[in-house]
Amino acid sequence: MKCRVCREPAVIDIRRHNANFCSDHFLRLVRDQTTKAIDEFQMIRPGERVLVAVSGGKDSLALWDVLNELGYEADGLYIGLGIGGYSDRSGEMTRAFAADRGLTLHEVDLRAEYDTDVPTAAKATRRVPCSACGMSKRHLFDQAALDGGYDAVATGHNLDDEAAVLFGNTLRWQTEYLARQLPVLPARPGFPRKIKPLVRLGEREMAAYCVLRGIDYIVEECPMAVGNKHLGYKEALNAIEATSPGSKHDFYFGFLARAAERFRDAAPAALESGDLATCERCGSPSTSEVCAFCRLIERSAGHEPVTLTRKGKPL
Ligand code: Q46
Ligand code: ZN
Ligand code: ZN
Repeated sequence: MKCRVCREPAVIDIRRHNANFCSDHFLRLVRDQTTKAIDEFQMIRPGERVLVAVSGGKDSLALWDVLNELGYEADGLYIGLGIGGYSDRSGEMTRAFAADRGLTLHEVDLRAEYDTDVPTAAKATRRVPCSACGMSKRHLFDQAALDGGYDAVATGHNLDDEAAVLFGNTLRWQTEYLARQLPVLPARPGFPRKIKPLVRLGEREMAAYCVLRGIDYIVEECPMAVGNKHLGYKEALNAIEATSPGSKHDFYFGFLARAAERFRDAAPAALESGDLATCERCGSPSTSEVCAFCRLIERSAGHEPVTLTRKGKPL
């Protein structure tokens, strides 16, 4: 197996490119594909500051690393979700990554600052944990970006993630989600721009990037992801990709090129026009007097913390 570029021994094969790469040329490919996505979708303009949503996982740490390698001014934000030992370990890995590289890491801790956490808030409000968690993360990232004067929030969603979400949204024809499933969501009043610079790279490539760059990331899955439908969609797409390499890429980029525009009118009108009320608690844009995040906090702060266990042992 030889590198397509230099003919030296290769360390990875990428079937959808029908090519193998040595370590140096693979790292270059990751940087080039990230640059290509940033340019193609006009994600970051010269001189802008980016806030990277870091979780301690491979994608977000790799994204933060690549953006810095490419010379962008990118700081990190880690949110302590209070998901047992999983959150403790992912926080430690994120802090170690930032400290080793002298990068600026901001932190928000749900328990310390809002007297709740994801498992407790999910139970108190009878929400699916991932829905309470996702909504909280979006709110806190938006707020931190606006408070810190950042131009964009970057997340580590890769091609596998985006193809799986698209698959789920298409299965149910959730047109309002399809309307907003784009690699860039422009800034609107009260919301920073959202960007996904890794959409041209797959999950396996991000893991390889971390290994080759010596990035220590949390390998375990979030214990609350059990039953998450996206894991099933990923498996289904992996089976298709195995027999037909390039399918995920064609599915996602074909949607962007030929279908996304057709769903534009399905986006919630208030979100598109920025015609929203202001939350009377936190001041962020909201469709009601009190925003969903503040309502979640109100209903769960001070509740008896939920301890996550598996087979009787704390997680
Ligand atoms: S952290 Fe949160 Fe994820 Fe865990 S609870 Fe679900 S959304 S799975 S990215
Ligand atoms: Zn090479
Ligand atoms: Zn609020």
